[in-house]
Amino acid sequence: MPRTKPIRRGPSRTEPHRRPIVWIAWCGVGVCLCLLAVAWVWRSAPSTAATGANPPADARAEDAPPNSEAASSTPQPPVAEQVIRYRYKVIKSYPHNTENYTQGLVYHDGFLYEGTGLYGQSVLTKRRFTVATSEPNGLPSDAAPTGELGEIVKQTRLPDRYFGEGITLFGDKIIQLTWRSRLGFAYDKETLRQTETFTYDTQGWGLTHDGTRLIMSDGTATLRFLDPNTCAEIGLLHVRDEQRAIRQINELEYIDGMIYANIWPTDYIAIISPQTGLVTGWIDLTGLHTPPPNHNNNVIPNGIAYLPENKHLLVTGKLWPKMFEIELVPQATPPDAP
Ligand SMILES: [Ca+2]
Repeated sequence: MPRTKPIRRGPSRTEPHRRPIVWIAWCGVGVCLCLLAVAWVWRSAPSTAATGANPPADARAEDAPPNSEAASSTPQPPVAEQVIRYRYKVIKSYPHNTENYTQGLVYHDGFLYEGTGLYGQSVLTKRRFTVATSEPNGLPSDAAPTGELGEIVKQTRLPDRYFGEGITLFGDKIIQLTWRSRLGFAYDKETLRQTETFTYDTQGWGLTHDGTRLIMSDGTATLRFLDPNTCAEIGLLHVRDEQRAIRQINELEYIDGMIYANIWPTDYIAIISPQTGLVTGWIDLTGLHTPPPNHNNNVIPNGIAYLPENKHLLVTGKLWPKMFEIELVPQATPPDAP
């Protein structure tokens, strides 16, 4: 019996060529499904991706300012319409030691505290200060009446290896930063005796508080919120105006819910929202004191204290011969301003 050729059942001769095409088609469908799944996950959880467990400090500042309702994603009205420009009326001037390289100025309850810098010259001083509550005179800075400073009641000198920086009064403590030592000091406000030290990871520039948190500047555009008891960092605030980062934020004062900040080395004080980090006002101190030529950016405004009894600011500068009690004067916005 001749051997018969078995009948082939199944694919024809062309099927070996079609098989890869089918596999490629199925792979394509699979890839598309995967891409759709990835896209769905990405859209449903963008905040998780942007605020990972330990993002870099700069990313945290950029993406999620503390106490901000997602400021970076919330549409903001034009910043120029919100910013108020101020000049000043001088109410009174007070003598200031021209050797005081002022880095921190605080008034509270009849006493004025000043912290100064420079290696070997850093001093913390507490003196009596009487706030006048009479009507302002509003005279030019060189014609304003001269007030008298009260007696120095306590003074303490930092060791020569420390460059004193910003100070604030929180509860019964005066807290003071140093510039590059990454070391801060706490003092009893009555005796100025040092009671505690603490450390931080940046330079120290200015210091104030909002009643619950210390607020610290470090020379960058980022303000840092610190726990007042442990001085541990608990938040960041990135400061900006018209989309620009405002860098070199120096001496600070918290006044009626806003942060007032000298900007080194300028004649301007920025008024900063602690909620958004936006600058809502600028105080132009130009003309308050004319520094000598070739002063290397040292003889500039630095020092803001608030006098709640008459709502005036007390301002001075590094190596200035005077302090000035001033009242802010809002400036009309030019009609053609952007
Ligand atoms: Ca201050």
